Amino acid sequence: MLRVLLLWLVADLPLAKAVKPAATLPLLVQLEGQALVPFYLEQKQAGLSSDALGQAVQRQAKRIAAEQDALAKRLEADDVRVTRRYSRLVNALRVRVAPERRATLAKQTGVKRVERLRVYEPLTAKSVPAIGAKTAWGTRTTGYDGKGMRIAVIDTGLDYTHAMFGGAGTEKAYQSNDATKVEEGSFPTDKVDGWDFAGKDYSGEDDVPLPDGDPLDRSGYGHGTHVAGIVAGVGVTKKGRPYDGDYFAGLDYSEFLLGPGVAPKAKLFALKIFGDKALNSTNLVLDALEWCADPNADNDFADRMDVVNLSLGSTLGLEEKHEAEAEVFTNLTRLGSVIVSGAGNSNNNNFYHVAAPGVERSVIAVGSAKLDGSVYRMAARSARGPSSPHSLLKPELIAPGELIQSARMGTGTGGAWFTGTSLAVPHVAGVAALARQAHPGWRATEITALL
Ligand SMILES: [Ca+2]
Ligand SMILES: [Ca+2]
Ligand SMILES: [Ca+2]
Repeated sequence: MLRVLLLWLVADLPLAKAVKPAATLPLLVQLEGQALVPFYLEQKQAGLSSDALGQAVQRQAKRIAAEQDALAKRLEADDVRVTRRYSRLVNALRVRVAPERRATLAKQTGVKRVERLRVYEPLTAKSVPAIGAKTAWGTRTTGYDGKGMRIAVIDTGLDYTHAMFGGAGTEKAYQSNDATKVEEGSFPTDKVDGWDFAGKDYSGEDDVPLPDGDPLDRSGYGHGTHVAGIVAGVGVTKKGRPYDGDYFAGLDYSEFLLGPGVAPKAKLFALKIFGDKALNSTNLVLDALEWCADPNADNDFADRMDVVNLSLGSTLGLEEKHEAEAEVFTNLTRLGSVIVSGAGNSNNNNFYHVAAPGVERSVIAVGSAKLDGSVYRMAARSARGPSSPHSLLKPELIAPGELIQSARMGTGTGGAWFTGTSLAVPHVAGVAALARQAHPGWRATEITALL
């Protein structure tokens, strides 16, 4: 409890000059009705034809909307502000309410549970990755390079003007791009799509997000850009151009200014959940995860993400249960998305393990504290596991450093070596994309087991 209070104080500091909303708490109110994704999976299991399945899902969507309308109406009459609705991975409303009202909220008819939204910050733990991605690329004709895979990077945004992502590759292109709006033809690009859930001035969980649709990274040191480059950057040639050739085991790294990421042919989806300026906290992870299940929001989940990268850690609210949030992760995993996340940061090395056991089962939690150990162990285990002819991770390790360097936001073609950033998560996410490409029919848990 003390810790919660202390963190509350800390979280409040940067908000001093912002317009402070009334002392209300952001809460997640989960409703009784089944969310769309578990409903869809259950009906699919029952053997419904794809037409009937689609119609059944649309009917369920209407039921959820009606249920949410009714509850929202009652809540708002009672001075509870509804700020967001979720229906796919969890049937829930995000609300703001005076803290003392929380208990009565939970007793409302139709409410399953009420809980705090978990708050996240970018991971900053040290790491030295060493994996066999280059081997997985294989030969020119047989390898895996991420082609056709869709990878979400839930982070500070992404500098898609950088050559690492097929952009113009000039500082001017970055500077002249207004990050608060999408100029015609500027976004999405062939390589990068996405959304800005936070907007320019979002300052954390006590602030109101103003989404703007352009996830261009303006976050101080470019956390999301760096992470995304490791996951799926195309590589920058010595001439400062995006590399557009094949990826294979014998690729000559000396021909690159910036070596490619782990799954360089994958498509990236930059889901920006932090404000532009400072690296504050965020509680918009759920918004981004809902998007991952159904990017075009038509309640057809064929466009769900293959891999979700969360290089984030949680610092606040560990004393609370996060069962609804655990369901979100579980449902997205059951839908087929492989979720790769950090296991903690300097404030909390027990992220997930303390508060959300359900999450632990569905998310690949890459430990940052014991990073070297876990990554090497992973490689060693796969070396002993010759079970599959398509075995992706062979014992040959890439020299640490070869892939640690990644794109530096705002430089056009430049790189940065971020030894202070956790790089294991995007590496594992990239490998997960290669594994998904190799085994498109597998469940996310099977991909996780392979890794
Ligand atoms: Ca923006
Ligand atoms: Ca723009
Ligand atoms: Ca869809």
